[in-house]
Amino acid sequence: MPGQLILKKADFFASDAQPVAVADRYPQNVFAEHTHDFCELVVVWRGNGLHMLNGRPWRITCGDLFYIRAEDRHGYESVHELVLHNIIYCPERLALNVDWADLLHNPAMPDGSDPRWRLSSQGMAQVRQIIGQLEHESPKTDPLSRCLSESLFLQLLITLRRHRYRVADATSLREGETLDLLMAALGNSLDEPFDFKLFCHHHQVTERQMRALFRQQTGMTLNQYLRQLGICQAQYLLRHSELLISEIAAQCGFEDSNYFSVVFTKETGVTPRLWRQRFR
Ligand code: RM4
Ligand code: NI
Repeated sequence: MPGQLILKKADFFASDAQPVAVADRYPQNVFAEHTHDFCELVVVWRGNGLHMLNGRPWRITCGDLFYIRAEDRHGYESVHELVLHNIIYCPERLALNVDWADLLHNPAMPDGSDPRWRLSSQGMAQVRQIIGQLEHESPKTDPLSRCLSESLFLQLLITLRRHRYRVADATSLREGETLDLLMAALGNSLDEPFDFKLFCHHHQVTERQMRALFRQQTGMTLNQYLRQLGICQAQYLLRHSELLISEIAAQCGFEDSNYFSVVFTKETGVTPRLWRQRFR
């Protein structure tokens, strides 16, 4: 039965005492859905893929950040040059007198709520450094190194707090972080239709530059990404709503519902109707 896979601490940590470890996924390959007896932070550096999280698909790409609790069920599909870091940790092994629960607090994700966080480019640069140090320190077992690892982990969590934002709230971003703004606008594009020309005009970049930058950082074209976001949303609605397939197509940015079915089938391997039936 799928969903039975539980990853164990003993297979991923060097000792019974190690609180934090860095697992680089260069690349993150397709990985079956699983839960854990430890928790993890996922920072996506490059490429793209489909992140299934508690039964819901999310298109992920550079700058995405997830706080995964032990009991969350997740896995990776349709990956394309996906590169990420997993910071895995055991809350009960953290010894510093810090309010970890608060720093790691990621409001529980009742079905349908949005688990996505984004990291600004500036945040990514800082986080990359800390993870580099942590990677070096966390395998060591002497008391000083353990303490240092924990403080690096603390630093990481605080830095994430400072630089993370919700796609729905990109107002905290500074002007100049155009790719961040673009990603946020795309992430919201199902609520507010996205006008690329206007976006470029507004931020004084050429469409060509912007498309090239996007492609270089994410490993896909802008249109591919938009289409995939639409398909993700459709997968969700097919499963959790009673809307007609034509209504779903329209809501997910497809004017023509036949074309929607063709793209959906190509991306997921099954027709929208069959996809829906799977869950009934
Ligand atoms: C896997 C995958 C999983 C993670 C383990 C540690 O490659 O990234 O999500 O739990 O590594
Ligand atoms: Ni995992």
